[in-house]
Amino acid sequence: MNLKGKKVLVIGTGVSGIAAATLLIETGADTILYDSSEKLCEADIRAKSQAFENVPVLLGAAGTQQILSQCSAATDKQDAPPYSIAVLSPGVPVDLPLVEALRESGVSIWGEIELAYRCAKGRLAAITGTNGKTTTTALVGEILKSYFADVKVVGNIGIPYTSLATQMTDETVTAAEISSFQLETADTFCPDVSAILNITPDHLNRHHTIECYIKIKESIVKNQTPGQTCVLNYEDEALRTFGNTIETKLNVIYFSSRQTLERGLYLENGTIYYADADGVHAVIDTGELNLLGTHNYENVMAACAVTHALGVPFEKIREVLKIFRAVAHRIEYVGEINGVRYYNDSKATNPDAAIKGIRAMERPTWLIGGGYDKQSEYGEWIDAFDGKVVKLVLIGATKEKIAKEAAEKGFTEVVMCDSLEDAVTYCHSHAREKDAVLLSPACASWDMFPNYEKRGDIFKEIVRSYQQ
Ligand code: UMA
Repeated sequence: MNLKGKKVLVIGTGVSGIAAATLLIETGADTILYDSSEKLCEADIRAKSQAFENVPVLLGAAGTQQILSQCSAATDKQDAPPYSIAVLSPGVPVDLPLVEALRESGVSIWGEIELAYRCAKGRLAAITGTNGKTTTTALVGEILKSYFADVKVVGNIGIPYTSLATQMTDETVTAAEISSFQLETADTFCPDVSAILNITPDHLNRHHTIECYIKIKESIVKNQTPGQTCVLNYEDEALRTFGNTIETKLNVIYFSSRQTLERGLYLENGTIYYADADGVHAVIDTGELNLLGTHNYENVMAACAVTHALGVPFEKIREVLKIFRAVAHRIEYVGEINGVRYYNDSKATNPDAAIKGIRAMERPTWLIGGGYDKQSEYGEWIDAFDGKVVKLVLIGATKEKIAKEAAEKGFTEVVMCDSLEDAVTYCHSHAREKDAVLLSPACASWDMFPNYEKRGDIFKEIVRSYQQ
């Protein structure tokens, strides 16, 4: 990909923007950094890389105004676009007035994933879905590493694809976790193997309707060609319907946690099987796994399907499955204090993920929830409490909304707290031996924390401070 001399605007200076700009500078692009935040200062951004020494940095409202004026001048005079390409960080909405203005003035809009894909080499497995992406991608990465010499794990999992793209060769095999935000700005992106794990409402404040959200998730296959593979959850109605529409073009592999399949992976009486033209093969007993819950068995089946499609034999896959452990922040056991077990499920950033968190609990549970408002509905999460929740301890922007929906469902064991620390302190002083405390917020963290990892880390720190 020759970007030498091309004028490229990078929007957002989080981990994606910084990695994208570093790659662009390396390839000789004339790079400009922009971030709409008023809180950032130029010196802090420059300090992130020596390569940024001479790079123009546009910040806040003044930066936004400058770009908008450049765009309207180019559009009015029908001049050349002010930039060849604008590279969007995943958190930047595609319908932002600034992005619309860039598009109208003729600037090509690429996501950070698109830029990385155009510079990357080797084979690629891309995993999307509302929940389970991180666990599945991490597991796919571990299985691939046990069989191939050069494996990279990138994407929404926290390692920007652009940060490793130029290190890839034809021999590289990459596992990428891809969010809906990242798919929205993917253009030529084409994985050899794609997987859509499940689709339930999430990020509707950004994608507006569930129909749009489903379309975006399904677009992961849009450039795939005959012979390439798409792995789908047979128990997800939207995905089964979608599978029918692509079956003639792609090699579709289904997995099911509820029924026997003639072809694909399925769970039956505690064993995962793989059925293909040669017959039915037992892959592993779930008792041999270190992962809990049906949702995790689905993640395991998806990972088996993806890695087998890339050529890893089942014997190798089985070896890794036996030693793989849950990723941090996903129903992660933190420790026990006075007979009370603490679990960090900070990665439950939507109601569906939080339903899995509460379902996995086997003790009376003090549940800490609430956070950034993504306009989700919490009714199904409250239904899943199933008599297990002793108190719902709420924090964050959504606390009133969740309390209201809980009351409508007849659940009134609710406590409001001002901070995560207050919430943990409350649970610590009230929970009794054989209870559990679960942080599983059903909401993103962005109202109180930079990300869910930080929220989970702080939770763990508070819990550990009580252990001393
Ligand atoms: N910004 C703007 N204009 C905007 C919006 C944001 O300038 O309109 C700026 C912000 O001021 C900030 C920067 O952009 O300085 C942040 O960019 P970002 O939100 O894209 O965050 P990154 O740090 O680049 O992290 C992103 C992903 N974040 C989001 O999708 C929100 C990370 O996923 C991902 O790990 C990382 O790229 C590497 O690929 C996090 C996430 O929460 C974990 N993802 C969502 C999820 O899993 O539900 C989708």
